[in-house]
Amino acid sequence: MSDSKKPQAELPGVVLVGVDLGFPHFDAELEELAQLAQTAGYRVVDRIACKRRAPDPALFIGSGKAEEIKALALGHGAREILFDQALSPAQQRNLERHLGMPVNDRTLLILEIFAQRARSHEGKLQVELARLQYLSTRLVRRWTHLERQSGGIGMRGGPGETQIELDRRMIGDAIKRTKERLEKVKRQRSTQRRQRERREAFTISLVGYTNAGKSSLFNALVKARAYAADQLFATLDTTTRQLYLGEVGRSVSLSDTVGFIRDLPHGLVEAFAATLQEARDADLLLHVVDASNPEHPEQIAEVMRVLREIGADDLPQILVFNKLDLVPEERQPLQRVDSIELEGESVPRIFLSAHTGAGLAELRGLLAERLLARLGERPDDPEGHANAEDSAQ
Ligand SMILES: Nc1nc2c(ncn2[C@@H]2O[C@H](COP(=O)(O)OP(=O)(O)OP(=O)(O)O)[C@@H](O)[C@H]2O)c(=O)[nH]1
Ligand SMILES: [Mg+2]
Repeated sequence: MSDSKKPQAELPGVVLVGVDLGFPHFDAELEELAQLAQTAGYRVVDRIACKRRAPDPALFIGSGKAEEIKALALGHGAREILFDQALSPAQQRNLERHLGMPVNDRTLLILEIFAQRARSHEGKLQVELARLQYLSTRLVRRWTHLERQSGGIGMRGGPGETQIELDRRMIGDAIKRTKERLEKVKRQRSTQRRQRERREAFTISLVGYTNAGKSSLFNALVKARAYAADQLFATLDTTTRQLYLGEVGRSVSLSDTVGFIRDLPHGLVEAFAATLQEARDADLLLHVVDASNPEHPEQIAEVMRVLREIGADDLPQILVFNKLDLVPEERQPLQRVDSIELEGESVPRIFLSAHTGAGLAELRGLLAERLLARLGERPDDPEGHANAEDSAQ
């Protein structure tokens, strides 16, 4: 993304707004939204949090608060306002009119980041589909603006309405075409996967909240160079490599996947279903957690929710509590490997650091145990599956 290379001062300034509606885990400091904004190439100039019992149907916030935000934004020379919550098309339109500048929400921000990040053909198609779907719900808004501008032409129905119809049809067609193209890529992918499955004994997927350190762990394990960065959604495409486990003398296949985030726009979950499918077909999930993030229990719950949504919640998991090097002395675990209660089940947990390498040997040990158990179940493995040669880096 070119924007991130610009000097800070040149990036468009944004004011963040969070509305506390009394739901648990309201992030008063709007930390995650700020990270999303920075990842998308904005400069956060200020943050405002306010409390409301229920969203105002017209403005989402009260008009007094809107005035306050406006003054703040103008004072800082901000170019845009970003809301942490999803706004309805009407609320967005009203707010833009009231504040005199573009207003966007978390959903659009996530879509924007995905659009900037997508590299593969499939990834681009998935983002395009999600964007079209989002756009189709906002169509009316764009055209009511225009209608008002052109104003009073006096034609029945007005040019705006015909245009909406045309646009709706165009977007509908584009959605259909994109879906068909995605379907084709998906078929190719599943053929590739089937071929891989035939070759491999054991497949492992790294899953977890965005920024937990999945790519860093992937790199540390297979000595690869997947893109790891302190940005949300650094990874969008699945990368798969062979991981050689010397203890067993065999390789397993390890996949790095897209990260999850709370309130992932629904269109995106749907669009990325094919990518997430990779996780669903795994023999084992390494659920990576940023142990240094105070929000990690909520992040685990969110990941579990998405896993349920894609039908991967019943797969065996190992919880990997990463970033051990950032956990303060007094909260360091007594044991590297233990187990934790997760939705009524006891799940093995390992503490490690992808950065320092602490705990990596133990993790390899756990993986070797799993692989041995699998080989024990299937002793008559005629092809010997993946072998030592695959480990060549
Ligand atoms: N201190 C420390 N930082 C880490 C560790 N593992 C990862 N990080 C940092 O955490 C940030 C996110 O790491 P990534 O590996 O990109 O995380 P990810 O889960 O792949 O993130 P997405 O692809 O964005 O979902 C990067 O800045 C890493 O350098 C660790 O063990 N210790
Ligand atoms: Mg990543």
